[in-house]
Amino acid sequence: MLRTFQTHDIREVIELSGSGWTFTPLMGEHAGETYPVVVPCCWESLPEFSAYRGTGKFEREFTAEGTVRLVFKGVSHTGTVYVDGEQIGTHYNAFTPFDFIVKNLTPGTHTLTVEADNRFSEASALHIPNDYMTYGGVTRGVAVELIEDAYLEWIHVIPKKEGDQWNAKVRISVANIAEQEFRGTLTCNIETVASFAEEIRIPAGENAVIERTVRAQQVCEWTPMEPKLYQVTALLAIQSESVSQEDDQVIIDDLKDRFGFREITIVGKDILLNGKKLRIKGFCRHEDHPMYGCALPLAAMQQDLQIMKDLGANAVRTSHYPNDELFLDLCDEQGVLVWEENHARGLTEEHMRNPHFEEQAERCIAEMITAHINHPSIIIWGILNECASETEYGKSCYEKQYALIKQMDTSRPRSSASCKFFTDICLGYPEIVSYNLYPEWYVDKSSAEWIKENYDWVQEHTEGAGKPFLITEIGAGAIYGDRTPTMCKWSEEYQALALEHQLKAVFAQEGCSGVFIWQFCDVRISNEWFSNRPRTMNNKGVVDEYRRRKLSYETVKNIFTSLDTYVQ
Ligand code: ADA
Repeated sequence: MLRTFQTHDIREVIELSGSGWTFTPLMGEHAGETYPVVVPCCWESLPEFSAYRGTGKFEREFTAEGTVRLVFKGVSHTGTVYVDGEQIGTHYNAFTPFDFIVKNLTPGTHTLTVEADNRFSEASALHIPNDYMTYGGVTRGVAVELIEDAYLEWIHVIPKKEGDQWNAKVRISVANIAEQEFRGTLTCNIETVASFAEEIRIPAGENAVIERTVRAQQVCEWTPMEPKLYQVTALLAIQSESVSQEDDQVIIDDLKDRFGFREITIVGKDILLNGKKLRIKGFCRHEDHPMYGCALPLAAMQQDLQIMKDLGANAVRTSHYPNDELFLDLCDEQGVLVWEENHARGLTEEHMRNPHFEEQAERCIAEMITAHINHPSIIIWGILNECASETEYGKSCYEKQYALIKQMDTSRPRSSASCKFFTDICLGYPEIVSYNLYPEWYVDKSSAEWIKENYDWVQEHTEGAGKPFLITEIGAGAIYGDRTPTMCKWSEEYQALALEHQLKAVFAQEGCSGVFIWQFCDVRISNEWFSNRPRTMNNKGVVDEYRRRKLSYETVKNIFTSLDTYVQ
């Protein structure tokens, strides 16, 4: 399953997720041994490979012919794809989707091989030993699609309200991979509100983006409480060649997606959703699970969302990388707000000077926005969590990445979670200023004091003054089951008390639009990174890795459920 809904009725899609795959490590003591696996799969889920860093191949057969599009929603860290032993292409970064076209497949059964590599190296500027685990495998969904030589790549729909009138800017990308010009008709329909058709001609081997702004009638807005989704359908047709059907069109491809009529605007220090001031009550969430690694099945994603909603949360931050689109579909359907960010955590200036960094980080942004722009749940694009935003070189990178987001999508505010206290020089670029603060954990100051100190510095000394202020991380560690009346750090009691102080201080801070607690659940960290983390885990979850509640669960629930999503 790649999405929670069907994206094609006409294009034949063969889902390759599921059973029928084998995994073969290509290095180490088990090299060459073959294991039956279900994809999506992290090889760390196999006991023999729980700490394996190396390469491994995933293989299965599929039946198709002609021109196919191989779709991968995520391969970690790097995926190299072969069909019948011939290399088709390679993709770096576990957290963004990619696809390859294969032409002239002979009728019958073919072998798909995906070689995954989860090693760290100079070639990898984003996947580095870190305070989260990066796994190895085909970690998200896979499909093969049978296409013609002209096909629909993507549909983007950007809703905009002008007065009481909702409009939608529709952009549709059509690819012509034939050796002759494509002539045909593109039709677009937004269910119940608008449709249009256009004759198109695309030169051989080129893409075309058709753009049209349509007025929408009788719109039902997308809100956290009533997350109304609209289906948009594009059809690609050519003139029928048979004499008897001379005026008939033959539909050769289709593509469906979903979006919502909602608008995010900034007014002074407020973040507005459809004109109403938001209070963000969220969690930072890693894609991590003791059974599945980062390859959580849909039910596990649904369970995480269910728990967050039970806690009274209305938002989730995809720390620190683009998430599986299945999860974003659930957020769209359930009205959960999302801060989605490109893949980066804690990169120093030295890391950012890696010759591959800028290209890899900017490509991650481009792939993230191209794939996820329609999700109404995504209200903020984030970049570069706790990277070198206090340095001139870092600033040049932040500037380019913020500019790239703006070039691709002007409908959402931008931000970056900073930990550069009193030294950040990049607060002039984003629409929202965000900080990760850990009073009563890393910083031995009261929550109110530490939050105010950072807020005041931003207002008095930076270009971030007057902008919305978000706390993108706050929390404390607790080992599940560590219970003691002494209130010492790492006990569940201490975490509950710290979070109570922190959240009360956040919501009392003037100019602050809300919070993402660090973090939803305990997660594995990479063995190479932080040997002094208890259990080689990041233990700041409000639930542990098995989603068992800690004492702080009730503390957070009491505070979050007492507060509305909209500020009156
Ligand atoms: C940072 C970082 C998080 C996590 C957190 C912690 O704020 O952004 O990824 O490492 O610290 O637990 O210390």
